[in-house]
Amino acid sequence: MTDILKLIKDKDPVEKEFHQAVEEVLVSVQPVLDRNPQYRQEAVLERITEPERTIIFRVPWMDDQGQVQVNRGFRIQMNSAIGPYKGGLRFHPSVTLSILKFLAFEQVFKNALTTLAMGGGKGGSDFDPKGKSDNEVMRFCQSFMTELFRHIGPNTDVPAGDIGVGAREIGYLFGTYKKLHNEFTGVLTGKSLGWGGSLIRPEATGYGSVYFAAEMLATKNETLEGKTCLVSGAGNVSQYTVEKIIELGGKVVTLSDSSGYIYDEEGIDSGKLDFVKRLKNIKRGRMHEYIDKYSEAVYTEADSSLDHNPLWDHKADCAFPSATENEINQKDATNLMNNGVKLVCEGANMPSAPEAINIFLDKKILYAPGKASNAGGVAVSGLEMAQNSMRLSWPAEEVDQRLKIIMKNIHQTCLDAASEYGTPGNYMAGANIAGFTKVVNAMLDQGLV
Ligand code: NDP
Ligand code: 2IT
Repeated sequence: MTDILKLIKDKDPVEKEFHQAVEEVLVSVQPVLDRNPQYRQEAVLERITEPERTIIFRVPWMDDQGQVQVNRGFRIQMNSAIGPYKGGLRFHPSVTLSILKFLAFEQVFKNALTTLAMGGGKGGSDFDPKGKSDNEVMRFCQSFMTELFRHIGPNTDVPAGDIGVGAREIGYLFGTYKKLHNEFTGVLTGKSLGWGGSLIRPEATGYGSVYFAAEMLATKNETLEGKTCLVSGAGNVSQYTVEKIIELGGKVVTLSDSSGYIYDEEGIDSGKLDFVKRLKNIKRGRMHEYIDKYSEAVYTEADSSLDHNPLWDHKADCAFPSATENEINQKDATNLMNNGVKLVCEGANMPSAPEAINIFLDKKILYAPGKASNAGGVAVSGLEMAQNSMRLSWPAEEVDQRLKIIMKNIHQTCLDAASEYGTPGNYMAGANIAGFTKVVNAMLDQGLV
């Protein structure tokens, strides 16, 4: 195990996030490797940690002042053992090859857990949509797709949204793909409803995360009713996490963006949530505007000189980190424990640093790793692909029901795999083991791939 990690670190020394994601999986699957020596003989670790294909390209576009701008575009086609590459596109200035490789690696196992036929991939750009006009975003998306289109397709690679990529960006990307290929096809998911999108896709990641949390609580004969919850982020995942928590009787007291967070002790009710949706999705405003409307809340500006994030330092029962990677460090995890948090359900990808995860596992709280708990988004993307193939669209209740069943099954799969390999109740180990085993067995069936 350590030899392969060393190999990866030596080969790509700067890819810290990728190393972090790989190490977590390698540690979890050690008992599987011990029980199945052929996996090492067949070099599955060397294979599974090397992307099948990495595409890096120039994205030139013109801003509203007529100035040429150049960004870098990426698509990591990580693994296609169980289906076409599938995974989101992220537009954010922090995007690097390391970030996208970690996301693509996680996506492989996440997609396997959904039980749908989807391989894993991820892509994006260091382009920052924040502060750009719609026209600038459109010109960027058109340029991005002018290269990406030759590498993707409904049976090859099906991108979707992630940070900074929502319905608006998917629309511009789809329009360009359609024009270049002269083909109306389900090549992207997260499309708008009028032209091939699926009902419940916008809600799916957040709802799925809360369904997973409810499943975890049910193992302790508990529910979300009356529980106080901390949610980070204020984007797609966070908004629908809040919506479902409210529906199930919980109280959400925080939301954030990269500039700061709000604490609303009275709870964010559905009226306040509607305000946040309008603020973020239509006005594209900032979280501090919340206190202009709701003066009972407190806004705290982000302060990178602090060794912790004060959002995680409030009395609560549950935490739903739903913004970005490594947003909970060791100190934050300690603060969560000291404040009574008994459940951490990851809406974001890899939001908890390894030291934080160790604290959750030591304290034996209910801890759900993102690749299990946020799989509802890509699962409904898989259902969108199925509907596109059949040229049908299912009613919201049907998609939601399927989502619920998928999340329930993922929860059970994690518990079963964890128990089988001697770590009962460890959802992280269970998710990694179950995802890994499925993908690796498919690879071995297909020969030297
Ligand atoms: P959005 O772009 O809709 O929202 C992201 C939110 O997180 C914003 O509030 C943003 O604040 C904040 N944020 C982003 N980057 C940072 C950062 N570096 N530091 C602090 N805050 C940050 O993205 P999503 O809601 O779609 O994604 C959130 C997380 O969920 C990501 O980890 C993503 O990979 C994961 N995810 C998303 C899925 C989906 O279907 N969309 C599916 C599964 C996982 P600001 O506006 O200031 O940038
Ligand atoms: O991280 C993720 O699972 C996503 N951003 C959603 C991917 C998808 O293909 O729907």
